[in-house]
Amino acid sequence: MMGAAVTQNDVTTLALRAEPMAAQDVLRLAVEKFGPKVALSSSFGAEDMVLIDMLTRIDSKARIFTLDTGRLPQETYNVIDATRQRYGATIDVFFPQAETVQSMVAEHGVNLFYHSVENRKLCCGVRKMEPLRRALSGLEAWITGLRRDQSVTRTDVHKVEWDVANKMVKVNPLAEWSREDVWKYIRDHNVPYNALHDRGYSSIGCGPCTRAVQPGEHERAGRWWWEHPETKECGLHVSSPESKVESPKSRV
Ligand code: ADX
Ligand code: SF4
Repeated sequence: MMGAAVTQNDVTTLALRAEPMAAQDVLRLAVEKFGPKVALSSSFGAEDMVLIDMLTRIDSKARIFTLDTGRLPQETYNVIDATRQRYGATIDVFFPQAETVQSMVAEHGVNLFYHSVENRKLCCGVRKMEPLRRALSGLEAWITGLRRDQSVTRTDVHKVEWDVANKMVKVNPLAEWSREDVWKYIRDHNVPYNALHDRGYSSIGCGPCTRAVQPGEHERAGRWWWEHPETKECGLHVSSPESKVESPKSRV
């Protein structure tokens, strides 16, 4: 296992190894390298369900956490419970700080996110970013369900990369998967999934900030649908050039 101070150089080596690997092998590599110092960050969307299925086969005690913003749809809570039952997994749930939420809604209103991008980012900061910092504390690496073709903001995602914002390794085993790959895995392995997916919700976040998409719309069109695609990140996944390490793919 790597020592406490994982450097960007260590990550470059790991990233080069991981880039040609299949998703399961990337997960296995992460578990071998980081042991209890790696955790899967799960929103219980389709990608994360694939990762939970794969990860629990590799290590039944693998760490899984979720950020409960307080505004999640009931269907998401249902799939969290289904996951506990199916996999016997312990899910660490991180909530926002009650007092910060109280003062935010007192000042800006409970539906502040609809009023401006600034307000929306404030809400994501309070309900997701601050809890994420607590969830990641003490870890050396975190695993996410990011895919390159999910949005214009994610085209440069690598399977292993240095997360500048959180100063740790970020593992994205499904980076090169398509949406079809995800659903094929779910069907083939009978993986539980959020019931909203069957009602046109291709990507699922908080209830008030997610709607179903129409046929032909982009898969993330229903997230913060009133904003432009370029602003549609809540801050969990900020990307900077330094987060990218040279990979066989980026060299060709
Ligand atoms: S978001 O930033 O726009 O909300 P998205 O829903 O696409 O992200 O999910 C991308 C990845 O971010 C997920 O696969 C998961 O790893 C992580 N993630 C998103 N929301 C949460 C959440 N509420 N709790 C834990 N992880 C999350
Ligand atoms: Fe707030 Fe919407 Fe962000 Fe959820 S997605 S934290 S409700 S702004």
